[in-house]
Amino acid sequence: MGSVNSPGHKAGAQAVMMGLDSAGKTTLLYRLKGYQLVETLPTIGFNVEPLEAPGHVSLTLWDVGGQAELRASWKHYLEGADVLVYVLDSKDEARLPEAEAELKEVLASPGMASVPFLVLANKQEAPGALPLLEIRDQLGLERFQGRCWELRACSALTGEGLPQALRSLGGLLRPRGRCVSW
Ligand code: G3D
Repeated sequence: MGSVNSPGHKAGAQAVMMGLDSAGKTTLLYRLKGYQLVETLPTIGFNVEPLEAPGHVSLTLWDVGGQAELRASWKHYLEGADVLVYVLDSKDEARLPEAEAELKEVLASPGMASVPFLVLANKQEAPGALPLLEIRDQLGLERFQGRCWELRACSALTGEGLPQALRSLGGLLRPRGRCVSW
C-alpha cells in the first residue's frame, strides 16, 4: 500500500479497515464517502477512498476483503497503517469468536503494537443486534488497556453513528493522553 505516515502527521494518514466478510465494510466505506447505498459484491482484494475526518484530518481508507482465503494477505495492508478500523456484524453473534480471533491476530502483527484501533459495531439498527457492552466483553477489549482504541456503534445502512465514527478516527490519528473509550 501507499507511503507510511508517522503518527501525528495528519495529511495522508492511512486507515486500514478489516473484519470478517459481510460485516459491512464496503457499505461503510461508500457511506462514509457520502455515496448513496451501493449494491456490494464480496471484495476481492481491496477498495480504497480518500476521506476527510473532522478537524481537517485527511485520510485514505482501505477496505480489505475479509473472506477467509483473503485474510492471509491482511498483513501486507497493515504495513504503514496509521489506524486500524475493525468492523463487526453486531447481529452475527455466532461469528463473534471468529471475529475476535482475527482481531487478536491482526493486533499481534509486527508493527501493530503502537497502532490505534477503532472497532465499529455495525448493523446496530438490525433486530437482535448485540449491545456495545456485550460486544466489548465478548471481544475481550478490556485486555488492551495499554493500547489506544475506541468502540463505536453504527449502522452503515441508516448512517447512524457514522459522524461519530469519523470523529473517532480523526481523534485516534492524533492521540493525546488516555484514549480508550466506548
Ligand atoms: P463486507 O464488505 O464487510 O464483506 P458488505 O460487507 O458491505 O458487502 O455488506 C454485507 C451485507 O451486509 C450487505 O447485504 C449489506 O447491505 C449489509 N449491510 C452492511 N451494513 C449494514 C448495516 O448497517 N445494517 C444492515 N442491516 N445490513 C448491512 P447483502 O444483502 O447485499 O449481502
